[in-house]
Amino acid sequence: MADCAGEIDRVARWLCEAKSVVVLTGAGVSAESGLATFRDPSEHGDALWSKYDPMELATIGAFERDPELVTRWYHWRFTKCAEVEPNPGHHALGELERWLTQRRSPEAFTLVTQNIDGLHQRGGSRRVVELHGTIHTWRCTKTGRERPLADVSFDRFPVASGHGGMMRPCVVWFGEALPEEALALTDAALERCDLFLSVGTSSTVQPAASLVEVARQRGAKTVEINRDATPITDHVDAALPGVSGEILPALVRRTKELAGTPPIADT
Ligand code: BV8
Repeated sequence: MADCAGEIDRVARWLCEAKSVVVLTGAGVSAESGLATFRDPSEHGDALWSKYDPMELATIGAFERDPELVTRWYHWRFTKCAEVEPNPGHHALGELERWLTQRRSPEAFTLVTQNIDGLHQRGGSRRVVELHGTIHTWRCTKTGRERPLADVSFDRFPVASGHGGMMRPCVVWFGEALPEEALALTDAALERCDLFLSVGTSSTVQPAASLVEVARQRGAKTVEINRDATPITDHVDAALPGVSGEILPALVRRTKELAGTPPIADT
């Protein structure tokens, strides 16, 4: 990480001056907690599921063709979510939210995530927009009635809803529209933001991958924190190569040093 110390310093200064920050995260932020990403399913995957392509399974077509397989895949994914903990990258984003909203206003920070795992909330983030839904709520395919995961029994697959349909996770599958409210909250946050950070995402899934360009067109500075290069790496104002579990804590520490504020004790 030594090679991006200068960039961390530069972005930390931007964070000190920013009036409103939007952070977009992807599966890479949860990788250090032990959850497989979409592009590296074998990493933290398991023998059974790592041979499936998540991009093929996370579709309405796959669920309609084989509801048992897709339901079992989400059942495996949420059991993994329950087994893992937020990592230092999640905690750093929670700390940054508290620091910025206390220094300025509640709207000084918005976290927009593509992740459905709920680890940001467990890591202390409160202002979270779940652009692609959540694995922690399921709904009946017939009535649309939602239930928390804890109220869904997985004693057989697929799961009958009891109202003539099946239970499916409240996630956005490929080919499905994103939730109106999440889109509206994201657009409002982009309208007021002057600093946009893209963290742990391959920037390949639309429309999430276009948010950085929307922010730039609206006058925001743009930053990428990612382990590998992506289609936006050459187009952002600052690119910090590396893992978010190291870079985000270092960035928040440096921001507070520059602002002269003691770090908020991690709750
Ligand atoms: C829609 C939920 C329209 C489910 C997911 C243009 C405009 C609009 C749509 C499209 C378009 N072009 C194409 C489309 C269709 C499609 C799409 O984008 N296809 C892609 C493949 C081209 N988009 C859609 O279908 C969207 N719907 O637009 O609907 C519509 C309108 C009206 C009516 C009907 C329809 C819906 C997209 C959402 C799909 N659902 N997830 C679930 O999770 O099971 S997407 C899912 O995959 C994730 O949510 C995420 O968004 C995506 C994976 O991306 P990443 O999060 O970036 O993860 P990935 O593994 O790819 O990358 C990880 C990165 O982390 C890597 O770069 C790696 O280097 C890095 N990394 C790894 N470890 C670390 C790290 N970085 C830092 N630290 C580390 N430790």
